[in-house]
Amino acid sequence: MTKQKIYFAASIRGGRSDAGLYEDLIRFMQETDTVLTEHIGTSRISLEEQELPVEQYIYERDIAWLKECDVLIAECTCPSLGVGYELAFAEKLGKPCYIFYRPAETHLSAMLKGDPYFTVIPYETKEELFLKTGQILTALRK
Ligand code: 6IA
Repeated sequence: MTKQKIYFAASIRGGRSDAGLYEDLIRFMQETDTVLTEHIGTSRISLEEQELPVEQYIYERDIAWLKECDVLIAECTCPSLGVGYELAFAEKLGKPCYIFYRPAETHLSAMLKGDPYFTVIPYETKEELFLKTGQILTALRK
């Protein structure tokens, strides 16, 4: 079975309250596929301000991964400027984009909800998130 390359996008500087969930979801997706952005779930990630060359390196590496990926999966409960940027970029590249969020905890931006290109998927529990993600990855493989 060929592994699909997943660009998982989720908040870093936008807030880390869901970092544990990101980590679990990444592990779940890695059972069948390759997650290019596995650092998103790392709880030790440094949120300190970095020197410009580091930030430029991160930007260029993420753009290269966006070009390389087969699908973008975003968790958008915690709003993030970086994730919004990545979604718009992935749309321009024509990559399939799936946006998960918990409606009880956030109002998803109209710029995402109102864009018919994106598949927006509300969920409540972690089990539901995993189930729906698994279904998407299986469907894309066909
Ligand atoms: O605006 P945010 O930081 O919440 O943006 C998060 C999104 O931008 C994620 O989906 C990542 O793909 C990307 N991103 C932001 N920061 C980083 C990073 N290092 N490494 C990789 N991707 C990133 C952050 C360390 C840093 C605080 C210098």
